[in-house]
Amino acid sequence: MIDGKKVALITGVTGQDGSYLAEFLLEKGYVVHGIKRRASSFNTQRVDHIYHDEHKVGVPFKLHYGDLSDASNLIRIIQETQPDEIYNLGAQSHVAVSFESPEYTADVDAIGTLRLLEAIRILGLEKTTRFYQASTSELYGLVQETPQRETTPFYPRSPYAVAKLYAYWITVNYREAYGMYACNGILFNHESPRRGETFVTRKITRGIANIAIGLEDCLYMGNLDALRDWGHAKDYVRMQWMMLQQDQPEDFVIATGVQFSVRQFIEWSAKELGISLRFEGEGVDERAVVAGIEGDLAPALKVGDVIARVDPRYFRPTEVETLLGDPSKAREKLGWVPEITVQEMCAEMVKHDLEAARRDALLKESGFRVNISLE
Ligand code: NDP
Ligand code: GDR
Repeated sequence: MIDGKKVALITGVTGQDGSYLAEFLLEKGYVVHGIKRRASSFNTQRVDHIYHDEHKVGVPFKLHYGDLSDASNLIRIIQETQPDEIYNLGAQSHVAVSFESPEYTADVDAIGTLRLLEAIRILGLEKTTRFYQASTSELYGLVQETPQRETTPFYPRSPYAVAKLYAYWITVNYREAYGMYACNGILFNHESPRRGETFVTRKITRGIANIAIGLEDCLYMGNLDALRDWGHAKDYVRMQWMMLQQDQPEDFVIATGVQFSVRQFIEWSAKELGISLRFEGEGVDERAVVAGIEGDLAPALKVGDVIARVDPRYFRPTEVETLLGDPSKAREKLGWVPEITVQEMCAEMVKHDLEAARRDALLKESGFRVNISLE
C-alpha cells in the first residue's frame, strides 16, 4: 500500500490484457507498475494513452524495463515496488509460434512463472503479495470432457500449452506449499481491437477491412473448422481482479459458454461490411467468395471476388479443434457474467480496423508507404 492505495505489478502490461487491466486498476485507484521489454522500436502503443510524463508528480502508472527470463531483474522490481498484487500476464502467447520457438516459450511461460513466485518468496512477501497466473484453455487441448470446467483433465497440444501446464501447477504448488495467495484464471480465448494482429480474430477483421478498402486482395487462413469460445478482453480482465479479492485463493474457468467456428467469424466480419459470402471447395481448396454486397463499405470489391483461401502453411502440427468453457463456478461464486457478446465484439473490431484501413488508404493515396502485413 502507498498512501492507502493498493499497488499492483503487471507483467505483460504492453499486451492486450495488460493494457485493459492497467486501465481497470487505475480506475479503481491502484498504483500500477508494469514491466515492459526493451525493444529496438516502441512497443508501448497499447498503454501510451495512460502513460503520463514521469516528470509530473504523483504518477500512478510506472513502467520498468524487465523480462521474465531475468530473475535478478524481477527480484529487484518486486523489491522496489512492494506490490500487493502481481498479475503474471507476460508470455510468448502465440500457439503456432511456440512450435517454432519451443525452448524460449518454455523459458518465459513456464520458468518465468517460477522466477516470479521464487522472487516473492525470496523477498519474504509470500504472505502479503497476491499472485494471479494467466492460465489458459489451451491446457485442455485434446479435450477430455465438454464443456471444460475446473475439474476437467488437461491434455496440452503445443509447446505453449505444455509450458503453461507447468506454470499452472507451480502456482498451485506454491499456494499449497507456502500458503501463498496464488491462483489460476483458466481463460478461454478473449479478443478486442487491441488483440495482436496474428491471432485469428484480429487477422480476420483487419484483413477483411483492408481487402474491402483495396489495400489487400486475399486473406490466407488455416483451419476454418476450429471451434472457439470467444469473449471480450475487457470482461476477462475484470475477472482477473475479482479472483484476487476473495478470502481464499481458488482457480476459475473464465469463458462465455458458447462456441463458434473460424468460418463463422469470417462470415460475421464480412457481414459488418455489408458483404455476404459463399464458401466453395473443401479442405485446402476451400475459399470464401463474395456472394453479394450491400451499401458502400466495401468499395474495392465485386460479386465473385475470392477474399479468403485456405493455406496449409497455417495448419499446426497438433491442433486444438474445439474448446467450450463452463463458467458456472465464476458465475455462482463471484457473480461474474460476460457483458459483451462475441458478435458485438466482432462489430467493434471490424469498425476499428475499417477506420485504420481508411487511414492507411489515405496515406497511400498521398504517396506515403503503408506497411500491410497479413501474416
Ligand atoms: P499478448 O501477446 O497480447 O501480450 C503478451 C505480453 O507479454 C506482452 O506485453 C509482451 O511484451 C509480454 N512478453 C512477452 N515475452 C516476454 C518476456 N520474455 N518477458 C516479459 N514480458 C514478455 O497476450 P494477451 O494479452 O492476449 O494474453 C495475456 C496472457 O494471458 C498471456 O500470458 C497469454 O498466454 C494468456 N492467455 C491469453 C488468452 C487470450 O485469449 N488472449 C487466453 C488465455 C490465456 P511485448 O509487448 O514486448 O511483446
Ligand atoms: P489460439 O488462438 O491458438 O486458440 O490461442 P488463435 O487465434 O491463434 O487460433 C484460434 C484457432 O484458429 C485457427 N486458425 C488460425 N489461427 C491463426 N492464428 N491464424 C490463422 O490464419 C488461422 N486459421 C485458423 C487456429 O488453428 C486455432 O485453432 C489463443 C492465444 O491467445 C493463447 O495465448 C491463449 O492461451 C489461447 O488463445 C486461449
